[in-house]
Amino acid sequence: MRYIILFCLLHTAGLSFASDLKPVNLRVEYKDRPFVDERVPRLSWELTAKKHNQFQSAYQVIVASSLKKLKRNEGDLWDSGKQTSQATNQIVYDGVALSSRQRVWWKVKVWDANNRQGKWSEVNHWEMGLLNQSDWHAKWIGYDLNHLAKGGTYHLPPSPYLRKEVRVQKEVRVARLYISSLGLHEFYINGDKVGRDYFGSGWTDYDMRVYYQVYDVTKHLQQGGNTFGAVLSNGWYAGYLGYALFVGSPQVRAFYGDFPLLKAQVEIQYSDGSSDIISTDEQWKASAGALMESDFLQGETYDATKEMAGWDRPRFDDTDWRPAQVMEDNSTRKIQLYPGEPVRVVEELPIKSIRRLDNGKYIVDFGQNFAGIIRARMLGQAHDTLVFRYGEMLHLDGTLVTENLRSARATDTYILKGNPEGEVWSPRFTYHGFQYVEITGLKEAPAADFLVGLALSSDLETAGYFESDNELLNKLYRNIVWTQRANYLDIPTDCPQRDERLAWTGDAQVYIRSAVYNNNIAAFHTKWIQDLNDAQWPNGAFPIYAPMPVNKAGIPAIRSSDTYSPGWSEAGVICTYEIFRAYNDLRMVKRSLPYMVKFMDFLATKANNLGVLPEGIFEEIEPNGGFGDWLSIGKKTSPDLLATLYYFYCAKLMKEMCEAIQEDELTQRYGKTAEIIHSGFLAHYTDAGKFKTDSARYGDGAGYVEGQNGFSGHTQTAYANAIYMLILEEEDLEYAGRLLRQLVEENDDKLTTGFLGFKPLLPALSRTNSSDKAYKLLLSTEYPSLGYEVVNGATSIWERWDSYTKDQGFVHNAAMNSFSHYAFGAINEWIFEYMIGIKPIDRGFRSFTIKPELPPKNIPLKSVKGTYHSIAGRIQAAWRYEDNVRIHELEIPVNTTAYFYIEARSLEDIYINGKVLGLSEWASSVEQVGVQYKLQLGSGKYTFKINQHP
Ligand code: RAM
Repeated sequence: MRYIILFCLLHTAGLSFASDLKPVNLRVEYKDRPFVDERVPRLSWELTAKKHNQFQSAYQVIVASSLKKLKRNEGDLWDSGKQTSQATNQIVYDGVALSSRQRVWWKVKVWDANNRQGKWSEVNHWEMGLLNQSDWHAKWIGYDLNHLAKGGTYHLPPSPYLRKEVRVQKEVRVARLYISSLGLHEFYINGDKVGRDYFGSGWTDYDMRVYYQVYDVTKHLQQGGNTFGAVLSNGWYAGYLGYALFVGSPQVRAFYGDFPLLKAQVEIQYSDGSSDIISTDEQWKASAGALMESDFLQGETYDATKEMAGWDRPRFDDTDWRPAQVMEDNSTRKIQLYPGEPVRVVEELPIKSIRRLDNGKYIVDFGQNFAGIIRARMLGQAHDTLVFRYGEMLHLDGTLVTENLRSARATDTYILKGNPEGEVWSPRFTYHGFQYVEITGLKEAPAADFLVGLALSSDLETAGYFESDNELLNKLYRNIVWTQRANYLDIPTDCPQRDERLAWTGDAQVYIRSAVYNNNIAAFHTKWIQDLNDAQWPNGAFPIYAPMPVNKAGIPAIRSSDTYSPGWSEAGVICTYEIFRAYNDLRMVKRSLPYMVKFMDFLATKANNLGVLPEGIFEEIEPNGGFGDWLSIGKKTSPDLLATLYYFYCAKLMKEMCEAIQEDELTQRYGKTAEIIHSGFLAHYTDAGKFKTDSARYGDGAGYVEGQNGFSGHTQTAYANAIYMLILEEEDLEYAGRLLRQLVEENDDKLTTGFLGFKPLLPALSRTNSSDKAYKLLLSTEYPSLGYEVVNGATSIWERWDSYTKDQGFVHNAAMNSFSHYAFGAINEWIFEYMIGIKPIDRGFRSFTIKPELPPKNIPLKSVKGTYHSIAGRIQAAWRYEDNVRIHELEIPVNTTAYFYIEARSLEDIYINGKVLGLSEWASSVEQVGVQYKLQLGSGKYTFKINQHP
């Protein structure tokens, strides 16, 4: 009887559709239905299933040249056939070579662990961009208006306006706009802006490459007359960059060219099969217009009285417009499809309060520090002028703090045209980092919706979620997310407000893993890591920021001493590694490999016979030894000791990456290098397990960052890094953990770390059984701590621990004091990997641990919930205390394996989905590891209850 029932059950299961595995979230090159110019794009999907423990055992992808064919399951471009594989990402297209402009449709189906077939996914598509230089018909055009710039400190010419009229005679089937600019562009068809992106085509080393974007403009076109219009701005290409003005550099602007250029072509395919390409060329006409000046750092001025109504529509009289200037192309410059995600408005913020100052100016508070612009709604007479200045903080008297912007003018001006119905305006070629806006020129108190804050950021998918029962922590998390948004803007900038906004490599490398847990940053960093590789110095060192403009002599153009620094340069290895780790991206590793190898070769030239970077070895750079543990407190960690640890870490990461791409010789080479550095480090920088440095070698510290404080090897930063990078054997590791703990205790449970020390600090404490101290640091509200910022009203992460203090106020404002600097937000890594406890074992989270570090009883934190949407699917881990039980709720994606670590007194105290664990079907996969139980889990949702004993 039993057998019959079993047979019937199996039989019905077989008859129902077999597997309930369903591929969802289909992506091409990390994007949903994108335009791509990778000739062999990579595909990915995630899987859903109703049942537990589901795996993919095989997949079939089909790619078709038409939707019809795909629907008939005809993969005329590629039919992978049934591939026995658990892979769901980085599946390399392996079909017929694709051509420029080709649109293709694809879908996927998978087989489950029992080899039962599932249903086809929904259809997805991608479209190829322009793959060959010869696909480009458009010429670079522009209009040099430099002679119209007002003289003085800020050279800000008006924006060129460009236009061209065309007739469309036949029925349009599809139309595309391919557009690139050196500088920034906005493109209009018949008066409508194309797309909702800002700041195209981004910042690159324009001598090497420039990006283009593609837009579907089918609906923009009309039968008969059509007008294409464009407005350009200097942007990163010809505008002000960084602190060049502030530090008095010989060159302060126009680092790549003197005025912005546009290259665009509209390609129309008609219903009758014919086509047309309309390109930028000498027939376009140019003029100045209402946009009087615009610059990232200095802001924008718009004179609405100078508007040329209808300039971007047909039948406009452009007889006094001039022919556009056509510029020669640079033959070494590549033109490629923008690999990142475009900058867009990601959130609109209403005004929180408006106050009138005694001097008649108004201060608007948005209640949130962000990067972006405003949208203003105004009513007034022609030539009334409103001036907007932006700042992150207010002085005690309520006036705007602008000192910390240094030479960034950060001022927008709008001159009204006097429209009786009111006028709405928003800057388009600038952005500011701000919470407050000071407005001059208002005649009366404005309405509450007078301004809206538009937060701009690279438009990245949200990947993380965090919530707890501790409000301080929730606020801290939101501050991290906002600061990432404000600084993941085309490139990963250090800050969005002052005259800097450079993609500092040190900041980027300490923060990148934290960023992974907030957003899908794969495409964003595909773009930036290219910038970084492009900026490698001839000697192999990666620069301190990238893109890095250089002058004709090859010298850093923003400030000549801006070369390289340990802790910054390693971004060239670490950032590629983090993308490899999070997204299983082997292509990134292969592409970065030659650059990374060159960098490792460079470091090797600096090492002594022990394989160590000894004290004083980086004296030739400025500041001496590099930036070291930038913005730390008290004694400086020997920068060379730190550099040695980083050298070791890079060798280890190189070994892992080279192994993954089967570069055997290199794998061995870097394995050896790591071993040598390991023993060299012990011999040179430790004494019976205690870290040391020859501080006499640094003299009186002149030329070093805060060298007057003296140098030491025995610091929180040194141990935290050594533990994090795992340079020590288990025994030494434990000892280093004890020393680290001691240093924290000796300092009243406070940190002394800067940029390089803070990132590994909490992970290192947890790694060596001091999570209690990690929690103390996390929730401290005393200076120096992140909580201190929160209780002082922060809505973002500050650059310095003492950016503002109660007793001293803003002491650093005149020099360097950003209130939106993500570097110290690197604590996010600990929040996700230790507090929530999700950490990958395999690249791309195919397997991972859930090992939450639970706080000691006296810590005011009883409930934590986090999700991370990995490339393998959505992982959730939550824990909370309730009466006498601790509850863990987990969600494991299909096709992954989790190893869950449970603290419990005995097996009998653990319940899984209502059953005693020891008696459940999971009993056989339980293993005891120290004082914890380790349990292997397949996909599905789980609720654990663990009895708590007093
Ligand atoms: C500062 C930047 C950045 C840091 C460098 C060393 O000016 O803001 O955060 O990496 O200097």
